[in-house]
Amino acid sequence: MILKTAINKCILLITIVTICFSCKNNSEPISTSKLGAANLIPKPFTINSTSENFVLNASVVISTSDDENFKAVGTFLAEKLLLHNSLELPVNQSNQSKTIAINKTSEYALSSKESYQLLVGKDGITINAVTDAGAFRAVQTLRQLVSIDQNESGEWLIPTGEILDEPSYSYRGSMLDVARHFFPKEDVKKYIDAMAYYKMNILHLHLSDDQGWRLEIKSWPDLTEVGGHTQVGGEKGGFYTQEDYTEIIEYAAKHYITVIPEIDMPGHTYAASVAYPHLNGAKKSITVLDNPTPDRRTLLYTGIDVGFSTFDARKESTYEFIDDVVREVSALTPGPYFHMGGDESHVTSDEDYDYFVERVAKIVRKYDKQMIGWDEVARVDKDPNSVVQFWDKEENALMAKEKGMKIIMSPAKKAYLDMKYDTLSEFGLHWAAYIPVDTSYKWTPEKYVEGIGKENILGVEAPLWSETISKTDELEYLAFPRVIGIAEVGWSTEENRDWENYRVRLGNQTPYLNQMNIKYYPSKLVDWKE
Ligand code: TNX
Repeated sequence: MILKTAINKCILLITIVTICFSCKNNSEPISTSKLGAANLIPKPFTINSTSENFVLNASVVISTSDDENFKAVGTFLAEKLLLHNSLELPVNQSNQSKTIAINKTSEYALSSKESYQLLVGKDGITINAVTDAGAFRAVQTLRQLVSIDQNESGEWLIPTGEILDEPSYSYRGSMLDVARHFFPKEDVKKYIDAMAYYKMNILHLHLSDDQGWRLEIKSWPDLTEVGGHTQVGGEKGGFYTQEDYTEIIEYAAKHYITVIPEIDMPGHTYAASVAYPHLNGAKKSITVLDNPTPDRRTLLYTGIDVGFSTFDARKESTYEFIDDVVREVSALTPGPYFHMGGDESHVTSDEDYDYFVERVAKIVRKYDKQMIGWDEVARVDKDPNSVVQFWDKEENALMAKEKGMKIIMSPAKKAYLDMKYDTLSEFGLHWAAYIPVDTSYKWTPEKYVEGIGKENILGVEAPLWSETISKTDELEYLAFPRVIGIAEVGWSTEENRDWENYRVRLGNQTPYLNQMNIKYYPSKLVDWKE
């Protein structure tokens, strides 16, 4: 009996002590989620959570390695915290208080170019990266950890722990078709903002098609003066001046995104042939070009058919023109690639097509660019340095592999952002598939085409064709949220990807998407946070 009372007392004492301890802990701010459960997209390589919090408030400072690019990354973080969180943190001004340190170092377990280590401790945050690109990716993770909700004292609680992270693929992109409908540079910049937040690093611009030519070429001014005049549906078109294009490139570069220009040829060239009829090689379908109207702009095509136009592959003057275009575009573009299109040239004979692709490949090499083409070019191009963008035919991807070319995976059934979500979708096409949000997420690039493994793949890209969309919110309806899932497909390992887990993280992106005024499609497959 006495023993029993003693034990009871003892239990009581332990209980009281435990309660007191937890009271003390509870009096400190506890974040609702630990680091491992944070709503990060793409999912990092590894996360180790500890159980405390770093309190982010206006007394925190940012410090960086003494390197111009690292300083710029620190400034980028400060700008975003000011914009989204109204927090004004000084960069490299003092380090007396709690610090977010951004260090150039190789002293962590990973070493690839975009890798990073993010250490969140109770008393400070440290980002370690080998390159400024890695530091920039780490900063996106940190931005995502700063949930837009504050606690009552106006502070943000960041759960402590360690993240080690690097991308699966070095090429993670999206394409905007600014030819079918023109999108002004402000729209492109807004898209870049979101791409960067989800760690994408390639923006492919589809700059010319049957309906319009959208980049000023000084040596051939009618390309845009005539060819940029209209767009699908016949409304007013538009084009980027070379200054606009440079502005886009610089904005992208500040977000560690490389721009890839595409001038699609020999098909998809009706607008160029209206501007300069001698380029036309389509005998039947473009008799309209013989029309002696004084205003060629009235001849432009405003429908959405494909495959009816071609350059004349057998005229030297065609290649003189292409040489000028590739020269000007390459001079304006710091990135290593020039995309020559090459798709759906249904009215170019096979012989002409092969001859054309070889000639263009030579011109692209002359201007020190690496050529990319849609998967059709794999049949012709022999340069192992060229890159093939798989969208349709598996045999073309396999041919590219045989030639030692790298492949960009854009399977239309998964990665095409212009496909309707379902039969009720307001915008989009559905020739390849209906692509609900889970379908576009659930695939693995290195398992998609039998025989094409990780070693053959450069990366992943989600193209957004614009036949059915002409306004920013329409673009966003098709792109978001699917492009966010493609960002994770390109970055995170297969082991780290899981739809059920992803859909929760995706549903929690609403504070960011709303603050960015991104009009995403509110798929019913996802529980969107209010
Ligand atoms: C196919 S994908 C095309 C484009 C269209 C798209 C519409 C590819 C290389 N060519 O010209 O815009 O389908 O989904």
